Amino acid sequence: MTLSIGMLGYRFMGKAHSNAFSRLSMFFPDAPDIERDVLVGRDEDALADAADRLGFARTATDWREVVDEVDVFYNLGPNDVHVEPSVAALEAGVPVLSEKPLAATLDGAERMAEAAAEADVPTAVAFNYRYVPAIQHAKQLIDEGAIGEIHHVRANYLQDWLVDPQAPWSWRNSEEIAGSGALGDLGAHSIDLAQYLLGDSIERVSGHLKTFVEERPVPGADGGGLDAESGDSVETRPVTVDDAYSAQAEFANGAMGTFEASRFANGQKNAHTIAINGSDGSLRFDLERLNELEVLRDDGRGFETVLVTDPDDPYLDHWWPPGHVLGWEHTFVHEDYEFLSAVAEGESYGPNFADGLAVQRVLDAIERSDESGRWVEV
Ligand code: SOE
Repeated sequence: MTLSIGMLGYRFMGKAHSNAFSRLSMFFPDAPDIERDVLVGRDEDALADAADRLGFARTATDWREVVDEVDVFYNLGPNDVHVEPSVAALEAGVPVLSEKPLAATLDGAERMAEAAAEADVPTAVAFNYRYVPAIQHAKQLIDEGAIGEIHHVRANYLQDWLVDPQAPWSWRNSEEIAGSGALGDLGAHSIDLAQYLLGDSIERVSGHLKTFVEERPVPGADGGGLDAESGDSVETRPVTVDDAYSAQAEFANGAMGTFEASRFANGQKNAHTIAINGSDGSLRFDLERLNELEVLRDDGRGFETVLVTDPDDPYLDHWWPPGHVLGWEHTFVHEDYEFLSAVAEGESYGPNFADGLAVQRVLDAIERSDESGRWVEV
């Protein structure tokens, strides 16, 4: 069986997934056969060029015309286009992978999760960091009880691409399109990782959001984004989302969480760290050293840096000999392998839209807490 793929969006995430599709048959020979069928976007010229580069057979400028013609639909568009195309695909019985956060609003995320439950086909929300081998190793250690009862989880996701007030405006600065800023874009990853690793859910939060620069110059031809240049124009647009957030959280089983994300953390490019302290040990992970996991066990030897690159480590038997490290892009290969295999075999998959909704509820609670100045229930 060959799964035909429809993909909405062809920029950053479009490239990341298309690269993963190319690696699948080479490194994961038991992955289902796939066909890059149709690429969806609005700008015909850019779309045709992207379809060529990313290997898609055809293009469409209206998702409504193709969403029911494919076996799997990848929704990689900006957050405000996650709901309608994904719900339409699910209503046609087509499995969907959506970028994170699940939607720009809690209402939208609820609609997506309801449509997923009714369709009863696999769905995925693209929390790709679950697929770092060191994170999977951490999950195994926690599940085996190696660090005992968990007391603390501390997660930061720090970037600095907006610290320059002249950095151009992009859709990521718009509440209407993105829903929130650093909170939904980066915090969603940390909150998902924390809930996944602990196997526990956040029950109440106290949050603080901050916007440091209230308006930005309109972008140049590249449309804005992480490595964009400003155009010559002096025209500006308002920034209507947070540049940074921090939150304290209480988990159902009593663990304390502290979270922070920023686009203003000068010098930090993609610093996603998570530390977990338990009664019998601790774990520390840093995305910028993603082949390593720091492990403290109850044996008096202090923190040990474990290189997670052995063939018996998660996914490593598919790649290179020990010590031949993996990178950020491999997380997408692992994610697409698991999701597409679940689709081909008609099995359930996680993280799915229900997991995406669980994260969205925490994002929403953090915003409500910021507005009210009080702790709020999720
Ligand atoms: C931009 O902040 C971004 O690309 C996020 O959108 C991704 O989810 C994150 O993985 C890297 O940074």
